[in-house]
Amino acid sequence: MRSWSGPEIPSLGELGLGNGPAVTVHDSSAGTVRTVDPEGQARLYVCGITPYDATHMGHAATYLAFDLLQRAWRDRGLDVTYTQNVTDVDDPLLERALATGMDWAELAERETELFRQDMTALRIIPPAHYVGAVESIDLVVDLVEKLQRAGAVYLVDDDLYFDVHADANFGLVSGLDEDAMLTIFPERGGDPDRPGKKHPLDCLLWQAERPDDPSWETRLGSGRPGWHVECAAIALHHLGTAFDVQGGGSDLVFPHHEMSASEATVATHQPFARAYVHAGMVGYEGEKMSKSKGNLVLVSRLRADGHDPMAIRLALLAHHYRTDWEWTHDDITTAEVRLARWRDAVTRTIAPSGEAVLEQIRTAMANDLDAPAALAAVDAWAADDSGGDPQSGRTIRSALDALLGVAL
Ligand code: 5CA
Ligand code: ZN
Repeated sequence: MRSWSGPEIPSLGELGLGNGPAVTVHDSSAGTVRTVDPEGQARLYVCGITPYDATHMGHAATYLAFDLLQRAWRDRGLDVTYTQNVTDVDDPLLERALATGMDWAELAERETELFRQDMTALRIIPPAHYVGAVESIDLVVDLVEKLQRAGAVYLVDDDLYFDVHADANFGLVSGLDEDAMLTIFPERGGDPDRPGKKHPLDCLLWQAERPDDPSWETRLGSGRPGWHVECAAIALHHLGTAFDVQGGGSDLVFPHHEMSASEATVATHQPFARAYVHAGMVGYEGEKMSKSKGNLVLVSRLRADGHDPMAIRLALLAHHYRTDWEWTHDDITTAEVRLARWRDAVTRTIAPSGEAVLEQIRTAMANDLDAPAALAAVDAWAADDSGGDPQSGRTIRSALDALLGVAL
């Protein structure tokens, strides 16, 4: 499907400011911060929205995290191939469509379009491949057939299930033990108690047609894809195996990323991703911000209320991508003050050298995308009027644009 238009990103290298260091990020599978510094090209997959409601600040925080990763990789001199999906057919979307009397496909298109507009306003780098589940049915069917040939699929009534223990390394992504998996699974779309399953953790690959639900006529029969196999199929097709980073919010570690990785590994005999990177959860009013709970602070509402998208971006940048945090109105107020201070500082020609601050920003971002440390370096620079380099403001303006995506 159509992606969104990308921001112009200055190349610091072309401006004579050199390249950044190798990038490190936290890999949930390894349980540590690791260097992810491939040769020449980096391949990234980030799990996209289920488009039944508008983009909230939790979504925005997650997509910003992977935008920062891409900016650090680009500054390193890498080309980035980026794929993101849209779960444009799934239970929560169909339930919302039914509850509101809307056509499910129209609801998906409306919310996907709003998401594109929000991402554009926030200057989030778009994926080269922005791919819906509906347009990927053939890819899913091919992948399920590979799993059938590997002997990893069985029927429950007319639905197809993946035998998670066909993957000897099941559990590699989350590192959870079975008890913990069994607790989380039903909370995140799993059906451990369905009669006829061989193991409670086995997951749905293909759901046979149900009355009033959309379905597609395929070699697997008439039906629709399960959730995890959607991302496995899209990522494998558009990025290949053993791509560099599989990303998303920490609510996707288990079961979603665990299951997608196992399905892909059993089908291809190759690792799915090399690293699994997860953003923390943004909360509001004491709970995780979520479409199902309805406790939302929407990007589009903040924009409509007149908040500068760059202040919204700065509000998110003030929190490290891996921490869980709670949105309050102070976040945007503080960001607006900071933005005004920075805008004033770059126009002054008396501030000290920009290149030293650029190095601080680069070091912070290469160190597990430590945006709060980068912000602190810029704050210190903006507060310092001890005199110096007249180029300073221009260097900082380019550095903020390229590395943090903040256009002053
Ligand atoms: N379509 C699936 C992924 S394939 C999905 O999880 N969609 S979503 O709309 O629920 O979430 C979209 C992205 O935002 C996911 O990466 C999810 O992990 C992330 N996300 C959802 N809620 C929050 C939150 N409160 N804070 C941070 N990230 C969140
Ligand atoms: Zn996904």
